[in-house]
Amino acid sequence: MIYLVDKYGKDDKLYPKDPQMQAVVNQRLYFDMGTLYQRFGDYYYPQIFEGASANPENYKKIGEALGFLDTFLQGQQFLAGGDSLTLADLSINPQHTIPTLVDGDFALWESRAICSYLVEKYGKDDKLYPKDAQKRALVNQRLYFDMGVFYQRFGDYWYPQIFAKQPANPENLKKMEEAVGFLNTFLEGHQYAAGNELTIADLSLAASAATYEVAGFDFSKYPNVHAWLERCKKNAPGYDLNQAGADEFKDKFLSGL
Ligand SMILES: N[C@@H](CCC(=O)N[C@@H](CS)C(=O)NCC(=O)O)C(=O)O
Repeated sequence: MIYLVDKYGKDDKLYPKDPQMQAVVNQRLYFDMGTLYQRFGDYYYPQIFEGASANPENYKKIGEALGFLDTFLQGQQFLAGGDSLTLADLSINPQHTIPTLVDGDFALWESRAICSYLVEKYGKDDKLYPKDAQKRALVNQRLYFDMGVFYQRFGDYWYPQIFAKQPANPENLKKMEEAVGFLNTFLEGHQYAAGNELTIADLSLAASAATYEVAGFDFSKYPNVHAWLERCKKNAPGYDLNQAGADEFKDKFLSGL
């Protein structure tokens, strides 16, 4: 959708060029992918495709997602329009997730939407998030892949073990390996995730890959991913901060398993 508006839109109404308006649209898109639609699938798909019984916890999560949507829409006709948030708002982020960025009187959550906004608004150039419609579309595809597949499948495999003390699910392990395989394929013939330049897609994917790594995932069977992650470690600005976060995750959540 973003690509179609960028490339063929008569104007920017459907995907505004203004960095703050665009960032809010991005946040809503990630919300749709990672929360609203995701929770619909988490509840209904096991029932539809595996004949599983309804899970009341997952039903509650759908209600919560609709509640977030309702909050986003309060006093607004459309999802990304209306009054801007102010710091006086007690609830800067109704979803209460981190990271949440507060930039003056503008608040934004969803890490990948934050990355796009920061480059759009403060980047010295567009290298990290190219303006060219096709280059940008590829970066976006990798960002959505990270959120909906690469990082998602890490969580699907590990979080039930960490947070619900469930045994490892071999099916979810296979899915996680498949996701790493996809990334390996995307990287074929390229230095970085969306071409030969480092972009925010690498920063996002490398954050996920660092989490895989501290969980003991063996990237040596995926040579492109292995080489790319080493490249990111060397060249991504602030990688040590990323490593510190991954190490903390390991100490807090994985060392007891
Ligand atoms: N897709 C979101 C995920 C944000 C998220 O779920 N953050 C976790 C911490 S890593 C959180 O704040 N959890 C608390 C909660 O969901 O209430 C992003 O990339 O920013």
